[in-house]
Amino acid sequence: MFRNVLSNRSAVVASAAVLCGGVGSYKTAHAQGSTSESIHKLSDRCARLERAAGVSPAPISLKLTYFGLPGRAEMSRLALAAGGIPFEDNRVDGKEWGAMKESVKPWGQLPILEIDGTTTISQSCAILRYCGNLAGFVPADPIAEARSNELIDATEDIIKLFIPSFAIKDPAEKVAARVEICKDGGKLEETLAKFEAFVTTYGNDGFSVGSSLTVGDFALYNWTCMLVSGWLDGVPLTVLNKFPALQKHRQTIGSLPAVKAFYANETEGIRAVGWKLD
Ligand SMILES: N[C@@H](CCC(=O)N[C@@H](CS)C(=O)NCC(=O)O)C(=O)O
Repeated sequence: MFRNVLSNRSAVVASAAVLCGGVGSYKTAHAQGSTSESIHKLSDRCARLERAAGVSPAPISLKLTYFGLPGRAEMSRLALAAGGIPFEDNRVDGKEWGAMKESVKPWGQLPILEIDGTTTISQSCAILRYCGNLAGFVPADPIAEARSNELIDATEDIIKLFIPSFAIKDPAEKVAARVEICKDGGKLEETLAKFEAFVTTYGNDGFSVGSSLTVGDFALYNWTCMLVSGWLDGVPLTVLNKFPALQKHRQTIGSLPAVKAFYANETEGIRAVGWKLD
């Protein structure tokens, strides 16, 4: 199937251009001597729109439920906000969660995304990919899409470094465990070096895959912001200092108008420190 798609690439590009901008724009692109890259971008845009239209009808309502923290839902909140997709940002507290946990099947965890009040999707990365699809941030090119997924899945490696520390009751012991993870040459540095290499290799202009916004950018942004937000006691706010590509990525995504607008009213708390850039 892929082989067919690839061998029909020119036809796909031409028909996508026709669908997106009409025959005129395709011809104009040629007439103006546009590079094949710009024509491919046009076809990518079209494929994303087609994919968003997809087999399932476009949703009428979306309700994203999670705790008040950024945590595992923020990347989807950002993807929807950046794509201009309206959604109910349902932030629950522990008591509300306790009352609903039993009904959240099969995983019994948050986040969940309810679509049109009839369909529920769980698992933060699946939710992000779905939101990215709706918002047009999933690259149409299968390799770029896989790269973006590679990044999303890899962010779990950052989270899992800290998960055992949440079970430590004694606050001093908890901090000590995190200091150990974050020490020079420690596990966090080792992990972040891999992300630095990824962004340096596959990203451009501050983006993580190619030179435009893709769904993985929201995942990487969220977790690098979390690291420098002060939310995790014991994690120094300087942990990104050795990683210029990750810092540039954070600045690039945090400076997008839609991301800035999302945090515009945050004046205190961890979002104001870690996610909202000056
Ligand atoms: N693999 C899941 C993990 C979800 C998860 O661990 N959720 C936590 C919050 S971050 C949760 O629901 N905790 C409450 C509970 O398990 O009762 C995902 O990525 O969505």
